[in-house]
Amino acid sequence: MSLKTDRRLIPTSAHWGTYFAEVENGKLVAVRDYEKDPAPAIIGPGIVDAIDDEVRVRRPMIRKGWLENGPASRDGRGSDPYVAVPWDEALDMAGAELKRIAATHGNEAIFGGSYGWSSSGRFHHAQSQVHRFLNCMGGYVRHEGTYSYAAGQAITPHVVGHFKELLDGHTTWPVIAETSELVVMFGGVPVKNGQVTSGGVGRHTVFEGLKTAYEMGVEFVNVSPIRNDVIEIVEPEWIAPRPNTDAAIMLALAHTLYTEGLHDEGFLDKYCVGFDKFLPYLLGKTDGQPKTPEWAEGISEVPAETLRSLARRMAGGRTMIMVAWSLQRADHGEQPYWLAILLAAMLGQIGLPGGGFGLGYGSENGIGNPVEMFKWPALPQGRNPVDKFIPVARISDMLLNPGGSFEFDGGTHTYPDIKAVYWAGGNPFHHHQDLNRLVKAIRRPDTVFVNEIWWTALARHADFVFPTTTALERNDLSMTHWEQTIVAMQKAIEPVGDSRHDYDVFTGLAERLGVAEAFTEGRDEEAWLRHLWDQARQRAAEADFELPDLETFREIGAMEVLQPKEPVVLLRKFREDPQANPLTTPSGKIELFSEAIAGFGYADTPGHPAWVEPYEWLGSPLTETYPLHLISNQPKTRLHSQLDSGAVSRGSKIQDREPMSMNPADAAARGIENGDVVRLYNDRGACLAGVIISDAVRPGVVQLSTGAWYDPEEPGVVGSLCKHGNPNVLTRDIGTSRIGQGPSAQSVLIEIEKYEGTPPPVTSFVPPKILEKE
Ligand SMILES: Nc1nc2c(c(=O)[nH]1)N[C@H]1C(S)=C(S)[C@@H](COP(=O)(O)OP(=O)(O)OC[C@H]3O[C@@H](n4cnc5c(=O)[nH]c(N)nc54)[C@H](O)[C@@H]3O)O[C@H]1N2
Ligand SMILES: Nc1nc2c(c(=O)[nH]1)N[C@H]1C(S)=C(S)[C@@H](COP(=O)(O)OP(=O)(O)OC[C@H]3O[C@@H](n4cnc5c(=O)[nH]c(N)nc54)[C@H](O)[C@@H]3O)O[C@H]1N2
Ligand SMILES: [Mo]
Repeated sequence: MSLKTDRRLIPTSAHWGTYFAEVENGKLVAVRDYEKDPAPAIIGPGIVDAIDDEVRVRRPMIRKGWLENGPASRDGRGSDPYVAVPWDEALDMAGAELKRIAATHGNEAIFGGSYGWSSSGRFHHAQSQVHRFLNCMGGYVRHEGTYSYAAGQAITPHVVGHFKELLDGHTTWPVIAETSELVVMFGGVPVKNGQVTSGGVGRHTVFEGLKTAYEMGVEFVNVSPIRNDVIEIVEPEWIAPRPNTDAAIMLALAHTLYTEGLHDEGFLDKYCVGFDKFLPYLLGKTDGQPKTPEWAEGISEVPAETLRSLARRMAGGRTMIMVAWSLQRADHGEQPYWLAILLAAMLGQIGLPGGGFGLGYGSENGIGNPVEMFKWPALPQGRNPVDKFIPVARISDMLLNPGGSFEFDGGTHTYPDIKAVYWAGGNPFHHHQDLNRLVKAIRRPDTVFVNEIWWTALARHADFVFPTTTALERNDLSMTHWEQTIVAMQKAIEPVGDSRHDYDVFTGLAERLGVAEAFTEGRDEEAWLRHLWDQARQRAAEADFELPDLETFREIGAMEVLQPKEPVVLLRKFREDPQANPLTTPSGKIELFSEAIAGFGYADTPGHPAWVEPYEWLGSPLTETYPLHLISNQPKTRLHSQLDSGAVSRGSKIQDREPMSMNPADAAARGIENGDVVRLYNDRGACLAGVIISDAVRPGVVQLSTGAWYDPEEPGVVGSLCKHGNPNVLTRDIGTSRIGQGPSAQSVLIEIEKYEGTPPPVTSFVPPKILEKE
């Protein structure tokens, strides 16, 4: 045996950073930060032990009930053991089942929305892979929108333009530092969230952006139920409203601006339509209620004087209004977005450096990150001949109500009758609301197919589980238009167990369905990477910059491109010449009254932005039973549910439970102490969590991040206690409104009690029972 250690450093990329994987004798031992990254994420090292831990899926698996009784065994989802089946047999059976369902029910019976973040790397992007495969076999029912900002995506096209195009054009941090005087942040600018960009981060710039702005004299106001949504070193003023009351606060700010003559009439006339139709509502002429600061104080519990003086301060200089994405993941979350744009319009600084509005600074590193726009190539997904879709968060509704109708952005549509569900690169048992309802819904289809790396709760509810590789087990290209860093990702270790790339799983299925040629176009991994990189080089040449050949790129590993040529200011061109550069709204201007929305005739959403009382909030009668508002924000130690089994995330747990923060007064009233295990509950479900007592959380509010793996005490039983702390057993599964139908996870009331006795052990990181095939 050789005593020589084979030690290598291999470039790779994750949504949370660029890394060099340190590999010793074929085993991942560490991840080294990218030397050009000024503020590496804390998430990264979580992969080191997670990559080959006990809860990896190592072989293809079929649920025992399905193997014996096929679809008739559907009620065993969530509780049945699994049988390990050789690849060829498992692919034969899965291929035959997909063929049967498509032949009997048509491709409209296949749901392939497959929402989820997957991994960094454009070729092995799991969602693109599954969509391409399903298109090759005749199409699938898709989803529209995102869990991140579905309500935002629905409202901004009516008001100011397409959401993603707005995000691409956000004013950059250096411009803010130089020109803003005041930044008002609704929902903060959490640096912990800026750890990620979908598709991969190179240099983390949010911390630097905030710090530089502070040093250059910018003042910050954080309007949020949680103080540490903004780093302390920028000395933010903290205004702590009841959650979900931002619309009332913004209306009060607008009321003060108008009644004190601080609004910019010239801007409203030249660049906007409909302020005159909004005004009667603001002044209370339509409903008898002027939207005064006193009125807003009754709703938000923010003193009227604080609001009045904030409005005056905002009008007194160059002010940037920032709104986190979380605000629209709430009941009628469209409204605070519309109102933030309205406020910015009243201030008249839209299109000026350092003024206007921003949607999602800090929500991802990419927002406001200086980078020249460029369209990188991606795996082509093909054409989907099926035109049925659902708004992304209507998954349980669809499965539970085949043929039922739903409204969405002015249209009426029907839910398809789904027989097959295929998921690769996402986890609805992480991301969806009201998991007990999802446990029921996932039992409706005939067959559930999942490609997964780990035994997540989704894998445990599937009939076919195909074990997939991580990004460290394959070659790829990381390139996203929100970052300057591009990475030639290279295979660091051999695939763990018998896992395969999603591409190879789908190639195997495509062979069985007779569409392999269409799916692969005759290319393997290496040929696809060369093809995509050739395209990138061609486009770069057209855009007047140079990319090296693939061999050289692989030697370099990670490189910086696309330094911005000039400072980016959101909507600058529109401001300079609104006739030559109209918006994509119906009027070409900013719509403060939308004829289109008024035309929908939705009683709860008039043609102008408004305060619409949420169904659950600290002002509702339900507080008599459930007096606490739950904020389930993004976790600091991982990305969603990814790497929850790794050391970084597990190191944050309290008695193995997900940490949960609450105000000292609320804890004392319930006899709860730091480090206790508590039970959080409402009519929809219950979970355990470990307590952190903190005055950074406003009274009446509880914070429990998303992402603890769902861990029912009685697997497969609807309503079972989640032993681990997944907030989605408590959230409500209802669309933000008929406009956006987005997830409304932030509108939830609960109660908390101390858990007496020894809590049951967390078992989500132990695989299900696995049987060998006879
Ligand atoms: N209560 C509440 N719920 C929320 C939110 C909230 O604020 N509150 N936020 C919502 C938001 S904004 C989002 S974006 C969603 C996120 O929801 P998801 O994107 O579904 O969450 P992830 O945990 O990232 O799930 C990705 C899954 O893909 C797997 N995976 C990674 N790489 C690969 C691969 O290469 N191949 C395959 N086959 N699988 C892979 C991972 O193991 C993981 O299980 O959650 C939403 N849910
Ligand atoms: N580390 C890490 N970073 C992430 C992710 C992750 O999983 N981990 N997920 C990524 C994804 S997919 C997304 S979409 C983004 C999401 O980015 P965001 O939506 O910005 O993130 P959240 O953490 O959900 O919420 C930010 C803050 O908003 C505040 N907030 C909640 N409700 C209200 C309200 O009603 N009013 C006010 N004023 N404030 C409120 C809360 O205090 C919360 O801490 O984050 C991304 N970044
Ligand atoms: Mo998201």
